[in-house]
Amino acid sequence: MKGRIGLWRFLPLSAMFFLLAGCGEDKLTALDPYGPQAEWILDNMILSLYVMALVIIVVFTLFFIAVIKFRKKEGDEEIPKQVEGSKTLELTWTIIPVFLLAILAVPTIAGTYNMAEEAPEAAGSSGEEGESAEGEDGEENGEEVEEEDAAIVIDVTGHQFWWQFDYPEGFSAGNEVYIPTGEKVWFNLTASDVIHSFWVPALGGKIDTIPGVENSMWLEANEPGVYKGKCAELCGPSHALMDFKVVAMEPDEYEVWAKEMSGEQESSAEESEGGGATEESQEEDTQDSTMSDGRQAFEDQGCIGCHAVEGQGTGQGPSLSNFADREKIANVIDVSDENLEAWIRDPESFKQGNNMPAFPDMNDEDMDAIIDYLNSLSVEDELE
Ligand code: HEC
Ligand SMILES: [Cu+2]
Repeated sequence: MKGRIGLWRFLPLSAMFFLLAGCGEDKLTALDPYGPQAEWILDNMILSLYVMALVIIVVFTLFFIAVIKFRKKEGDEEIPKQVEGSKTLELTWTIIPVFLLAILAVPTIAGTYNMAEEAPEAAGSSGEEGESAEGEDGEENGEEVEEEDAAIVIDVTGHQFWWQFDYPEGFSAGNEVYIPTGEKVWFNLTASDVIHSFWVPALGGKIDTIPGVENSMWLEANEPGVYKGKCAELCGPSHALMDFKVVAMEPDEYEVWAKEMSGEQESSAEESEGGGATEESQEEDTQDSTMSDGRQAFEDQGCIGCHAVEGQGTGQGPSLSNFADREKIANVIDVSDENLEAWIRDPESFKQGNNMPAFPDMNDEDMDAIIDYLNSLSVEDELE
C-alpha cells in the first residue's frame, strides 16, 4: 500500500477546477474575448504559451537524455572527465532566448502602442458636430472629419468605490457605461481619491486611473452584451466590490439611448425658465407643484446633493438618471425594493468604507416615495 497515492488527494485539485470553471460567468474572463483588443491579448497569451511549451519540451528532453544516457553504470568507478565552460554552449543558450524574446517583443510592443492610441480630436462637446464639419471643411474631406467627430470619448473617474462616466453630450452615467458595438470607444481616465484600475477582461487590457493624471485607452465590443468590469488596483476596504458593467448596444440603439439620456436633461432645462440646469433651476423645480412626491423626497432628504438625476453628474455620487436600468444596486446588491431600502438605510453594511451617508431614520413615507421614484428612472424602457 505504501507509496500509492490515494485518489482523494486529487479532490482539492478538482475542487479548484470547478471553482475556476465559474470564472467565465458575467463575461469576466480574458479567455473568452468579445472585442479586437481582448482577442489580441488572448492571441499573445497563446503565443507566449507556445514559446514556453517549446522551451519546456526542449529542456526536459535534453534533461532526460542526459539523466538516462550518462547515469552511473555497473562497475563504473571512475570520476567522469571534468569540463568547464564551452563557448558554443554559452552562445547557444544566450542566442536562443534572445530570439525567443524577440518573437514575444515584436507583437507586444506593436500592440501596446496600438492600445495606447490617443482618441482622434476630441468630439465636439455639444451636438453641433455635423454642422461644424460641413461648415469649415469642404465637401472633399467632410466625410473623414465627420467620422472623426463621431468618435465617442467618455471621461472616466474612479472613486472609492464606484465609477463615474461622463459623456461628451454632457450627461453622466454611474457604474454602468453604455457603448455602441463595432467601433472604438475612447476613454480618458482619472481618479478622484486614490489609484484605481479600469479593467474589462472580455474587452481589453487594464489601465490605472490616477489622481491628477489622465490616461487614455479604447475598447471595442464585437457584439451586444453586458461585460463585467473590475477595479484591478487595491484601493481600500471595498476594493473587491468596485465593479462596473459595460453595456454594449447596436449603434442605432445606442444613438437612441444617448439621445434619451441627454434629452432628459434638455427637457428639464426647458421646464425651468432659466434654461441652464443650475442650482437655482433645481430650486425652482422644488416649487413646481407637479413634482412627484418621490422627487420631492429625493430633494428634501438631500440625495440630490450627491446624485444627479439628469444632466452632468458630480463627483460626489453616481448619477441615477437611469437607475432603474441597473443590473445591481451599487454593483453588488441584487435589485429589489427591500435591498434598495436596506442600502439607503445603511450603505456601510454592504460596502465598507464607501462615501454615502446612512439614512437609518428616514420615515417610511419618504422611503417608499424615493424607492418608487428611483424605480421609475429608466431610459432603456423608452427605447422600446
Ligand atoms: C454625501 C453624498 C451622498 C448623499 C447625500 C447620498 N448618496 Fe447615495 N451614494 C453616494 C455614493 C458615494 C455612492 C456610491 C457608493 C459606492 O458604491 O461606493 C452612492 C450610491 C447610491 C446608490 C447606488 C447607485 C448605483 O449606482 O447603483 C443609490 C441607489 C443611492 N446612493 C441612493 C441615495 C439616496 C436615495 C439618497 C438620499 C436619501 C442618497 N443616495 C444620498 C453618495 C451620497
Ligand atoms: Cu478601486
